[in-house]
Amino acid sequence: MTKNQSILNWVEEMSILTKPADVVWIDGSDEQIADLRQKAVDSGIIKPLCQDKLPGCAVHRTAVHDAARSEQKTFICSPNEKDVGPTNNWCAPDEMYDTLHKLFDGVMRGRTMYVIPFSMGPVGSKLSKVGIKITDSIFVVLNTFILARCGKLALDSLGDESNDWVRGMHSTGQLDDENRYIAHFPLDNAVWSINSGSGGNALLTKKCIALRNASYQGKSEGWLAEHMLIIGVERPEKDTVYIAAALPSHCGKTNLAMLVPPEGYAKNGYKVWCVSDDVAWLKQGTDGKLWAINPENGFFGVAPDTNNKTNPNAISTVQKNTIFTNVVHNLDDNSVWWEGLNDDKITNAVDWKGNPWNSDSSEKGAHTNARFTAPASDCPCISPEHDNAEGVPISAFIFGGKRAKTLPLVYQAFDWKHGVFVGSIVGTEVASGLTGSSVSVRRDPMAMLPFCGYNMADYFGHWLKMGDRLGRNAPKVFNVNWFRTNDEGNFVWPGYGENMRVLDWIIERVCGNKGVVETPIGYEPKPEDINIDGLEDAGITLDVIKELLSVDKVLWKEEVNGIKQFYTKFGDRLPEEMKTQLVDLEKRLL
Ligand code: OXD
Ligand code: MN
Repeated sequence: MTKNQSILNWVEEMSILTKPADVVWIDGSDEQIADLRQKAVDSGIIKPLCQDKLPGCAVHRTAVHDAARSEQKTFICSPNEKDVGPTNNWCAPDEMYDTLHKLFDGVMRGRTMYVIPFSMGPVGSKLSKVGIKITDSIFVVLNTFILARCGKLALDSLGDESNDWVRGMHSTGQLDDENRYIAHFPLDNAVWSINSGSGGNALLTKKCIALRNASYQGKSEGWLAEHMLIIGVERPEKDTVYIAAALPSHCGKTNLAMLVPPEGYAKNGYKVWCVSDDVAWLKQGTDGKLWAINPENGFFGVAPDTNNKTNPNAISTVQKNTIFTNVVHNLDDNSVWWEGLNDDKITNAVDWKGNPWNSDSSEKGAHTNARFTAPASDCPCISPEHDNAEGVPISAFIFGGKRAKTLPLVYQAFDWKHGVFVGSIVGTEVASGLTGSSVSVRRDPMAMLPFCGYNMADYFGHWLKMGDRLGRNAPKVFNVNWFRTNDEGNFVWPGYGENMRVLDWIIERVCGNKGVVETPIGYEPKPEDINIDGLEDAGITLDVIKELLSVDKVLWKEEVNGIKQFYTKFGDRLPEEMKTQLVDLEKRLL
């Protein structure tokens, strides 16, 4: 399939190490994937669902102890520990390669070694990267085929001479958690993963390559690899505005990526197009603007709580060509179910652990991290620009977290530097304490904490540099919080499609159309500038908007202490500018 000697040599080297029974190159043809799918069915790895109702869909279960990302087993192996920073696990590259070579030695005996050429991003785009992933898991092959652009076309776009390609090495090994490693070698543009067969640990193109390794490459080459969705908001007789947004896991990112505007907006011709649900690669174009592509080609979404209200586009997407993992398998009609899908009574099913299950069972039927893997092309709101090699021009960045009281519904950073600060303090409230009775803030800067392939302090520095480079073309920066609660602990803002109203204000700001109220934390909307037409039934009045926008100085002083504590981790590596921003915020709160 290729004459590229660097690729042929590496594949040969990996084959000598792992000693597979045979080697199969994935060419990208539908026939080959259909054969592999059949093989996966025959060996029980996937079970086809009712093909009348869910054509091309199948269900899979991981091992019970292998159902989510293993952050403790994830390492960044750069030569110098300080370059990896306090928020990543570090191991010296030689030591890790030594450990891995022992574990990979002969690991594929009796198994097939699959070689998957892939392009992250539209094939041939200047923003895209080509790589080779080796795996002994047919499940990984089937998922990768959906999530990335795979096969000969990737090799052809690389050519026969280039050595600039990503190496991804994976084996399910014995699924032994003790010896599980997800090891990144950013300097070698490589990632090695063993003893996991699930999600972000094993589908290397996703978190490992598109974020951890790419973020390092981005820093070295002057671009950004971000844990961001990308949407295009189409408005009547105006240009579509593209926005990239970073929300930590479980903050409704996939829902925002596929938002359906409420009736009033839809009637007026507003549409939201999804360019990406999870990752954005962004680079300055020759016009000075920041252009973004989605390096992926499909969605690996969290199933629980996805339903016709929270995300009708995702529900529509997963009606065909989808692999469901760790959901409930309903044996009555050979379909799938998960908590938060609907109120159906399930009488005869198998849960994610493989045990008999029904709606009266005391345990959850689907894992909280149950997933769907679905092609982007099946999404009703997929952007016509999804495959555009040039990408889309980004006008705004949105950060967001989950905070009951501190953060207002929306605010805008004063400028780029302040925006970097706003991104750096993103956090989500999580239950803590032995009984889960108290609440603490899990800081997750730019939602990148588990995905940054180098020292986060340097990452803030890189963002600051990008701002210098972009100058007046830098996107405007905003922060949202859909999760303010009232005294009874209920969410106040209706969220989901209604978030369009906040996007609307953001777009008006980007276009320079609306005034602001200056607060100590940033610019806020004038309350009457948030469109609440049609929200009466949801109890949203102007007074409620005022409450949602209120900034409690006492809480913000506590917030400053929390940020100080978080920043201390980075010692003197933290850019001066970040310290200045924090001091300035403290002064504005006096
Ligand atoms: C994901 C995550 O899997 O962010 O997308 O955890
Ligand atoms: Mn994600």
